[in-house]
Amino acid sequence: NLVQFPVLKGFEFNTYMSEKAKLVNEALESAIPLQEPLKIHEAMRYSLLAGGKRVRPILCLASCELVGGMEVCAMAMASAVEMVHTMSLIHDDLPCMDNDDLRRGKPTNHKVFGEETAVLAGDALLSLAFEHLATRTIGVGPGRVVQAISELGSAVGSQGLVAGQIVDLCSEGQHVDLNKLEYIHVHKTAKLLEAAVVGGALLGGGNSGEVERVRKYARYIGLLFQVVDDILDVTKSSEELGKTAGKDLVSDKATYPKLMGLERAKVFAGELLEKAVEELAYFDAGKAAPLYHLAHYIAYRQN
Ligand code: GRG
Repeated sequence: NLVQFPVLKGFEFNTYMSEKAKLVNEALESAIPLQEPLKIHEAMRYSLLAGGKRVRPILCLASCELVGGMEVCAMAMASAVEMVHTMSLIHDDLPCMDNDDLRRGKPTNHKVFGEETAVLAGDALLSLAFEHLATRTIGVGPGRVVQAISELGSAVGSQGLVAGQIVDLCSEGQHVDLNKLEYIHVHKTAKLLEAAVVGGALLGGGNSGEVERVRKYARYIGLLFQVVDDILDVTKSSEELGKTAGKDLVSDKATYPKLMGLERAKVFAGELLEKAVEELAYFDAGKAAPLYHLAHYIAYRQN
């Protein structure tokens, strides 16, 4: 364990997560009705409604409520972020990228619908995300909606997810040092978490000081998410193999445990968690409880 998981009295984290995930799933279900052309909408719905932890949309809703906003103001943003995330998973799984057969416990989109449709389903989810955020946001002035659109756009493009993916692809077979590994993770993972959290605070009416504090929180938990992913890769595969060395210690892929050792990676994760939580000290403790627990959930998750 990194540190003892502190429990805030009166806050039922599991209930919070399942209630929010239910609301997000309902919003996503109604955002993409099964309509003509059937094939593309089936493919979009297949991946979007396939489960997933819904961490990004829940972070968005929690951040909106942290600054005193109503959940409904951030629901379109929460859905848009999950659409972008799902798009990135569909494209990441394609044969020209990671070539994966399974995602969220089901065959990948291209395995079921074919490569052409999977590319188009990703494209359609990406454009729908922005349309949805622009047209379905409720109770927020246009200036803030435009700021949220801009946050999401920069998280996805050539300074965001795409930057992380291209640097990752170009690093294959090369030595990756800690700086480059951090660049890849910040862009592939942390940028979208940042857009979710900052978008939620913007749409919830947060002032610029509040928005910048939650941005820092999001940057720490974004990197934490990936460091924990790398740690889980090692610990899970060593459990599976019944050995002390996991697959990441023997594969080519650079990971935090591989570059700094498992114990130092755990210490680093603990430091990131601590820094994230420090940013929440400025807010009312009751309102900050969901983001506080979400940071711990990311640090201690098992999948
Ligand atoms: C085409 C504009 C465009 C961008 C795509 C393919 C790509 C560029 C980027 C890859 C991004 C990627 C797949 C990053 C990994 C992110 C990550 C940590 C995924 C796992 O997230 P979880 O654990 O998954 O939240 P669930 O299934 O729970 O949602």
